[in-house]
Amino acid sequence: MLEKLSAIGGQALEEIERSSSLESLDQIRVTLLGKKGSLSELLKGLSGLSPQERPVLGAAANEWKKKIELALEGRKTALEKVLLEQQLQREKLDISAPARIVHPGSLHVVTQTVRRMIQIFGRLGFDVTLGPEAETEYLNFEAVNIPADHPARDMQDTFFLGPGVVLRTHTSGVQMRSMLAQKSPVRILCPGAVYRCDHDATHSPMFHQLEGLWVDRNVRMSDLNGVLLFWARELFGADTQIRLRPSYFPFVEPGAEVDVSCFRCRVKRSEQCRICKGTGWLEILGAGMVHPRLFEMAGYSRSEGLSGFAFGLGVERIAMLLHEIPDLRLLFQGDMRFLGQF
Ligand code: FA5
Repeated sequence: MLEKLSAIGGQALEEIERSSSLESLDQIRVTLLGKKGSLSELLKGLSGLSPQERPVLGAAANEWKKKIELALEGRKTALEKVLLEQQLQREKLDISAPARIVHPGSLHVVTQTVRRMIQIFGRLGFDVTLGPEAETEYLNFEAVNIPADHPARDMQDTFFLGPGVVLRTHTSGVQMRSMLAQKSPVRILCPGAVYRCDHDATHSPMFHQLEGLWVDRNVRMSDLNGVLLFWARELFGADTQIRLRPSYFPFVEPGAEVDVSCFRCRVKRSEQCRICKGTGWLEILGAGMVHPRLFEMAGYSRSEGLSGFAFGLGVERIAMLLHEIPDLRLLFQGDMRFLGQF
């Protein structure tokens, strides 16, 4: 039995020395020292020995067990060291390698421009309200006084989504939505994307508008003028002037095209001015007093003595002016070299 013991022990030490992975080492441990391992089985056989033989063999078996355990531990440490070194080699840090560039996110220049304007109008008490981009033909057109046969429909080439549903061509439909949803006073701003069949350096099929509507008793054209002057001076500079030229929009009467003085050449009409091209003025938005027909459609009674004004502007146009962007299409091409500048 002593011979058998030293044969098992000797072979075990050799196998331990030869093992090349932690898994095979563990396998050896199980086959020797596990519950049904060869050394454990041998130790179980001790009980069958004579009282004289038992202590001798027991001592020898424990001796081998200790040796084997020590050898397993030693080999395990050595293998772990090798594995660690291999891992360190694999994951070697090259501290001289160029750093990976992280592009921090930022708001798109159109979003920045909308938010800046909302903040300015917000100081005058306007609240933001949103409307759907897929709008009923009724709210986009009829409800703002553009019936089916109205020539103004041709001014905004429309994308139809299905019978009676369009991609809104302007944010003016929200005027009626707001008046139907709340009684006066109404003082709302509606920012959002609008869609028209348009595509060139100054026109995009998708662009953004900001609509304003103020309805209350005794709202006058001079209030419109004052609100827009405040906004223009906050946005373009304290000495900015505005002028209102008569214009036509079916949902306002009277209607006006609003110009702001050129913030670059300050109405000096410099021939070289790239912003106003020597005119001294920049055409910037449409506005006017809410057409009485809209009040009727919203169910407001004449006896309430209500009046109001509305305005609508193109956000991209403002962003282009403020940042001297020559081509509107640059805003939507997703080129980080361009967008990262803002
Ligand atoms: C309107 O859309 C009116 N609803 C504005 C309005 C509201 C007038 C309330 C009166 C009262 P207009 O079609 O002019 O108006 O468009 C307004 C602005 O949108 C224009 O001044 C222009 O800056 C911008 N715009 C129009 N078409 C495009 C386009 N395809 N791409 C980019 N901007 C555009």
